[in-house]
Amino acid sequence: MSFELPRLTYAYTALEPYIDARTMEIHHTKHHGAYTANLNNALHGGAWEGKTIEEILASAGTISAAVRNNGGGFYNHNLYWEILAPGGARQPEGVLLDAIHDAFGSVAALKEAFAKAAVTRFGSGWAWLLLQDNKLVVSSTPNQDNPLMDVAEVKGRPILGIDVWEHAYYLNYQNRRPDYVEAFWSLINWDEVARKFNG
Ligand code: MN3
Repeated sequence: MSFELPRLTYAYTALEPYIDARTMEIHHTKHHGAYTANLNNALHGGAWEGKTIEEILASAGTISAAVRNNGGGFYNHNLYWEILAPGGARQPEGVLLDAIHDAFGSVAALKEAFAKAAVTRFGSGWAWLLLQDNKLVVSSTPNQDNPLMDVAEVKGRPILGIDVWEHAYYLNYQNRRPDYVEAFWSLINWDEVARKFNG
């Protein structure tokens, strides 16, 4: 049993002009593809082979750097493609909206906190909206770490994540990470985020 690179449910052109097709194709086939292959190679024949990705990430502090980095890369990109899937609600609704209001006061305040986490993450990493003890919080992580990891500064279950590695935006935005973060916000499929919130 090994992990498989998921097929996208939409075309590489589907997020244009905000995320260009070339970036999507390289990001999915080369970057996500490499994390997946390298994860399988690192797990092969070892004690963690056959475990779920969640089980593996929960022990990030004790597994090898290769499994931590590639396992994080595998999981994080799966989530990223899912919450960017075209269609779905353009704004949070229902119980998710209530939870956002409880935690942040407004969607605008959440957006501001999320953008700040994404823009101020130094170097490569991710910003997250996650559930921690049934409350929504925003955080960021370096490299391919994520909130499921025992080593994460802020732990919980991620329901929304933005990749702020330069490979996610450089062709279109060069050094303008804030513009990419702003564009990302308008691409979020809130039905997918709600599914993760409820899951
Ligand atoms: Mn990436």
